[in-house]
Amino acid sequence: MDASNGSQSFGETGNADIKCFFDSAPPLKDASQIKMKLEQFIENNRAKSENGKGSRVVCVTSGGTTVPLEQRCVRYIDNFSSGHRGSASTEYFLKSGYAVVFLHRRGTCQPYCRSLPDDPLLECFEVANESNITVQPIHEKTVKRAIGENRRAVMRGALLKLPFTTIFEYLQILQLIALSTRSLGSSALFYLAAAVSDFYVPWESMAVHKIQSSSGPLDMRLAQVPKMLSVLRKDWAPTAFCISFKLETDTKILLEKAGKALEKYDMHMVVANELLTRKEEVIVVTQNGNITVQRDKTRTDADVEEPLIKLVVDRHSAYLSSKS
Ligand code: 9Z3
Repeated sequence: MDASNGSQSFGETGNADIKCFFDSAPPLKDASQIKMKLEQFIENNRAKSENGKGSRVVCVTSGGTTVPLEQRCVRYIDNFSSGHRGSASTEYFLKSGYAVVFLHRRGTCQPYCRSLPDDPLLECFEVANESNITVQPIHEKTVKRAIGENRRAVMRGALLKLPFTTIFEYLQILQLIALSTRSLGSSALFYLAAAVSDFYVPWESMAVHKIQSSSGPLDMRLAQVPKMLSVLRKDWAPTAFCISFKLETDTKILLEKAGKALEKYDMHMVVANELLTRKEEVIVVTQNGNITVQRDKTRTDADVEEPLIKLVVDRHSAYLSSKS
């Protein structure tokens, strides 16, 4: 299948909105390089086997997509997502033996860097004299852990980082990843934690140059971003295990919307989270009922992603067993 042409990959769903989105999106820069990296990464990990889990590959999406308002973009619509969920989850997937394709928003939180200060280079190091740079003792443990763990993951070829900024880049790269994981069958997992824009300005109706404020108040109509979850599930990676996220600020509608997403997009799990409590608790919605997952409150450094990824890995294992 030609992954460079979105229009060839909607066979079963035949969704006109999705075809239109891909046909009119600006071409992805470095598409052939991304494809090459993906092919190599998948092939290398397919050959490995460690505790029977070596060939499992997860695509973790992380951070928020932007919506450009001008083709020569000066302004864009953004969202709050820090990438904490995606980067923390990546660490726990790596620890569980998975290889991870980390599709992340440029500049957001990276695996193993969550506990470093905002400006690690300037804050963690000190210059004793011109030829002697040392790590400040207070940051030594965190810096060593970050560098060591990241190096281990990269050395064993288990971490591929692919950055995106816009909604166009995100969906085009997600498609490339999905198509390249097809050869892994049910060993592939999609963990879609990125906050994906619901609305966008179609490329052909977007102003080319910077919108002028002298023209007065701005009226702008945003089109709906077509939901890619069904095409991912049905056409791009039909045998992969798929987990999407549902974020709401109103708890009253959260579970209902997560349940609907589970049915409508035929997800294996939907992780429901509320904006203010998302680091404390999530509710995992499945066909067999809901499971509340909380972080271990007896430990200040405990993440909710630790028990969450354990649950996901267990369910993925059960899925694999059911398929074999
Ligand atoms: C989430 O719900 C993530 O858990 C958060 C993580 C974005 C809340 P942070 O990056 O936050 O740690 O600051 N992500 C998915 C939200 C989303 O856009 N879902 C789409 C939808 O509901 C489907 S994939 O339609």
